Amino acid sequence: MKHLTQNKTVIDWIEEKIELVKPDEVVWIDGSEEQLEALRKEACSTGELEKLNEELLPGCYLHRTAVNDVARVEGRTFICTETKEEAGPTNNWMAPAEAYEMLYDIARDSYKGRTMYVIPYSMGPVGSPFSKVGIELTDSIYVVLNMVIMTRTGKAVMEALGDSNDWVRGLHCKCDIDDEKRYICQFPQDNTIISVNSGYGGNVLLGKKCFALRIASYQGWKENWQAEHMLILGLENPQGEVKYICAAFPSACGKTNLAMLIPPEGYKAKGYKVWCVGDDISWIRKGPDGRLYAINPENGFFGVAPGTNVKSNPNALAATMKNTIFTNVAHNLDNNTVWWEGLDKNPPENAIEWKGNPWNGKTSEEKGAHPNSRLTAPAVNCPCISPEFENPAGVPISAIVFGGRRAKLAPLVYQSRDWNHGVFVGSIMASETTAAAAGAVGVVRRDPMAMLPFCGYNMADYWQHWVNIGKTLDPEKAPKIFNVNWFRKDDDGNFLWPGFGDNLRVLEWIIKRCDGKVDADETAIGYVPKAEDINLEGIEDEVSDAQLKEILSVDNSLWDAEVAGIEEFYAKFGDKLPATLKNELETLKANLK
Ligand code: GTP
Ligand code: SPV
Ligand code: MN
Repeated sequence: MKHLTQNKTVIDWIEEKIELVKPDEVVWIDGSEEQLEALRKEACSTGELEKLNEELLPGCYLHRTAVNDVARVEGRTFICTETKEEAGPTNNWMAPAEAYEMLYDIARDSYKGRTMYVIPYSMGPVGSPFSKVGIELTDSIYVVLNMVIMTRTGKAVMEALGDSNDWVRGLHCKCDIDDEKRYICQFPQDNTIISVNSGYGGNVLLGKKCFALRIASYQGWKENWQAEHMLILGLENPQGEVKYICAAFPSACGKTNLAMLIPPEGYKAKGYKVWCVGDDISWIRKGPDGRLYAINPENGFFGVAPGTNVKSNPNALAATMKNTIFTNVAHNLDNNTVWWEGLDKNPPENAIEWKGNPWNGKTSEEKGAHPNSRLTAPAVNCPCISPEFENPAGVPISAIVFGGRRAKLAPLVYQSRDWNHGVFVGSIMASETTAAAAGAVGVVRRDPMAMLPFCGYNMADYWQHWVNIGKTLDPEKAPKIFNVNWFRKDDDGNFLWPGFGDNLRVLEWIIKRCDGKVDADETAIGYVPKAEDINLEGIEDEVSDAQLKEILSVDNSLWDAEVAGIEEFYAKFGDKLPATLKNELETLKANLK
């Protein structure tokens, strides 16, 4: 077999893995269109993919995962560091030697009768100082075709790597999709990822959560940068100035939607525009001018399908009109297209639901698409993709925004008093769980910086890293830190804020705060807008002044109860809890008195 590189560290590792899994054949993914087209055809011939209507959805395919394999499995995801303390109390931990042995036993001979695809990929534009190389071995064409959309793949990546040993090893084995033997293991000290018995996105597209967050967060800690579960957007004002915002929300809590926001009519008329740099992951480091810069290490979107429609997110929808892979949505047999809950009010009658059974959307009680069904679309397809998307130096960040799903408690928006208080605000995030991970939905849990499932080391060290980064920044140049909540509900369970495009009204306030152009009320938790400073023009019928005041209100008695929850969570970290956070918590308690 001919390797696509002379790099001995790469060749040795691949040869060793070939010996372990015993493929019939080994194929390097070189990035050529002929090779990809042949793989698409092969996947269609085995039923792994179905080709959709070439007129309506050119280059698009449908895939169904196994019914027991539809989301990330946090309970079976491990951080394998030398000591348990390095992984910390919020991660599952296994000793590396034990994990390797167990995983190799599962992987052994598992490629017999199958092909090994070797995917060289770059997270970040090839050659950017931010970027890092990975190699994923997989026995799934679906994984190859998704990785080709989600990352930069092929020959150029191996050329950029040269003979360096700084690359991330990834081994994926589908095995039998046995959920009792499913493991997603990260070895941050070895730059290694092993994923077995799954075929679902977040578990198997190893460049994404496994590398770009779990391994990269660890690398960032050692190399003085940050990997975060954050979108990046550019907000252009009528004068043509663009300010960049990074925002961390937990899975399925609105990052893709915010990153591709279309301004409400009044704003559009004035000339406001939102540019999408990224919708899920940011790699952040200090630039030569002392400001923080971010890149999106990905090259596509692995977005939530349900709820995506012409009104909620026309840009995401437009991005899926060609060269897109749809996973676990309903298949409309009348015109060979796809459908999901919330696409429109006209579900197909003659369809196949996500599990593969005949389905009539007009009469069935069952869902057509899985709640965590996804679309994999190339970033270049997005009508509002930022002109800075490929900028190897990244974009300068003016504001960092944290947020989650909280029916009560958290106000629509508030600003931290300074960087350290902002780190505290991120550390106490909590959100209702969603279908993005296997398990119960709608349960409030702590999810610091939206990184609970993605931090590759001890969360207390991660928080200290945030504090340390702040120490290196001139406060004038440091991003201002905010918290938002689009999900406040009334007692009948209705959302109190319209969300989506109207979230621009909140971004406008955030940017004005960064520019020192608007006042605020100081509360126990931080700075909250004066009601008159949130522009309701055009939505007066939807949001009354009283309603706005309600969602901006801070209820100290509810926050007292929250403090108890924070203390309980912090206690898990014992002596490792950064003193800065302990002090911030004491300040909050004093403020609430
Ligand atoms: P991951 O890809 O899992 O990391 O998720 P994400 O954070 O990108 O979430 P996404 O934008 O796909 O949104 C997930 C769900 O939240 C969808 O069902 C949206 O309809 C819903 N959503 C997004 N923004 C808003 C909002 O402003 N208000 C309300 N009520 N729902 C929203
Ligand atoms: C998430 O769950 O946060 C996602 C989707 O972005 S996955 O790639 O499955 O992790
Ligand atoms: Mn995500």
